[in-house]
Amino acid sequence: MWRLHQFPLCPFSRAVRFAMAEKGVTAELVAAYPWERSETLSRLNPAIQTPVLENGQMVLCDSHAIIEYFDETVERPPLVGASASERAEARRLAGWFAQRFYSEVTAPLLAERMYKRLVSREMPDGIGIRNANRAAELHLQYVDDLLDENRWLAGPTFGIADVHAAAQISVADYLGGIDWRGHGQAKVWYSALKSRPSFRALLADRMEGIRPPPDYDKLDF
Ligand SMILES: N[C@@H](CCC(=O)N[C@@H](CS)C(=O)NCC(=O)O)C(=O)O
Repeated sequence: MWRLHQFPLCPFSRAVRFAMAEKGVTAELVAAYPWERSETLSRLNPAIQTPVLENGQMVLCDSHAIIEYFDETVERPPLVGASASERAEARRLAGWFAQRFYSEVTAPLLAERMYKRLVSREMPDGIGIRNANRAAELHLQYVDDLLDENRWLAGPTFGIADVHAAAQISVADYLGGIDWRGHGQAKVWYSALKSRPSFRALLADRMEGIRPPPDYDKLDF
């Protein structure tokens, strides 16, 4: 049995959960909070980061490595694209959302709206939140632009770009950082993801002490 060490608002863990559910692979969830620097997480992952997936014999760290592991070992549905050029684009966009979106949007929102509230007990910085919201707006515009060209973010089929983008956006949305107004294309795409059973399970999850906005898990938002 796989065990996934994660916490509900970790976007990288969400990406792994989403991809594993698409592949029909189950895992027991084990709560792990990197800022606690627990002995278990430090032993499993030298980076002391979530997600970590292990089954007693094998330890897998890093959302990209974990998702590609399942893409190589579980045939259907393929998540990385059929041709070399499709795979290159899928990996570029997966990296874009996991690095750019995370550093400009998700990480500042997590710092202001989760970490300061639950851990350091400080007041959030309004400027930091506003900057993250502005960056989210530009990223949603980019999603609209990508969807002008393709049905899914990286091409004709659903894959890792959609998984990583949806995982990051869902955490930003949970933390009140997403304004869908004016982003019709992105909204239709996200709505299609929201109706997938593999993603719905993620949206049902709650971080203790932080409530999402009312429309966060609604299909009609
Ligand atoms: N490249 C890693 C990034 C994982 C990551 O940054 N996780 C965050 C939680 S969402 C973390 O553990 N942060 C603590 C730290 O970096 O010290 C992945 O894709 O899994």
